[in-house]
Amino acid sequence: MKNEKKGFARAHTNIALIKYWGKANNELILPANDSISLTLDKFYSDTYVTFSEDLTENSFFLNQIPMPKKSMKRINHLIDFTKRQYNYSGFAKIQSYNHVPTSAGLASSASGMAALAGAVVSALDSTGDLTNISRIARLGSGSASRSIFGGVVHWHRGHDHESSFAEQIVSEKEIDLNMITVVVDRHQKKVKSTHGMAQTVATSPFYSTWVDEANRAIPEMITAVQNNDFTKIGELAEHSAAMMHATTLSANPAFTYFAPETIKAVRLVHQMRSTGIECYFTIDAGPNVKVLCRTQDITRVHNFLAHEFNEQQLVVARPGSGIKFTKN
Ligand code: 2P0
Repeated sequence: MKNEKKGFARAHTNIALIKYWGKANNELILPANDSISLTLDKFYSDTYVTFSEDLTENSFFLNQIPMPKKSMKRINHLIDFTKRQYNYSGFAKIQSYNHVPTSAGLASSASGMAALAGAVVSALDSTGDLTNISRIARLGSGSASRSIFGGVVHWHRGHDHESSFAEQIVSEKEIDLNMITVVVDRHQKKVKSTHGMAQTVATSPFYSTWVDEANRAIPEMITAVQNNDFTKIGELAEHSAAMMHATTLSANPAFTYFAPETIKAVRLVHQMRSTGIECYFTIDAGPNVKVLCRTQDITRVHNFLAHEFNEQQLVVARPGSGIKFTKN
């Protein structure tokens, strides 16, 4: 094939400690507030890109299944943007493999779009500037901008494409922070986060307070992370998640991501704390509860949760690394 260019990238999922919830700009995916996340080990996406001037359109295969054209909007936007940046005119064939089991209750869009951005940029530019890849990943999915880096990561909301990108606060080796996901319900009907946040921005009278509080928590969380202050990290993360979910109940019409078992898991976290096992919860745009704990407490937290939930419902993850351009 003519003028073929190949790229590969592996990116891990992340979980937000200070949540991203709502956009200031839908086209560029500029968030209303800064966010901070922990990149996770174990769960990742591998993406292979081949650009060629012989191709006439982009195609995307997820776990070998072709993506329907109507679902390609953001992927095409991300690719077109990058092609313009590197002055390239061909099209791309993309093969992406998610190693994020649905049973883990974790979203794969962050790792998937981060790996896509990394593979596309590495195909067109061998130097692969990570800040630029973070900006491009953002065009695929907001949370993907954070999956470019390992450890704990800060996404600056910015005010245009250039100024909205993520950067590392501390590496995966410097932070003692782990996450046990309690998969409470795999079947609940979902309000997609893109729609959920749009409805909240448009209708919640609490929304501007959410933005102010989230941005106010950012410097506090950065200091807590730099000091490896687990208690402060946990308290801030739990409060951020609770406030985010309060905005959905104040939307009109109101909605919630909580299921009955969500509350049960939250209560177990409170019970553990009252018996001296220090752990905190966070919850995303779904019913599963993610429990944050120190390495020394993983077994105790896991065993406590195992009284009420079965082994298959509990998934342990540790801090993960940033994007890689080779498989090893
Ligand atoms: C987060 N979530 O900070 C928040 C918390 C869900 C709850 O980022 O519309 O898939 O593609 O930018 O990134 C999920 O939202 O949304 C998300 P888009 P995305 O992790």
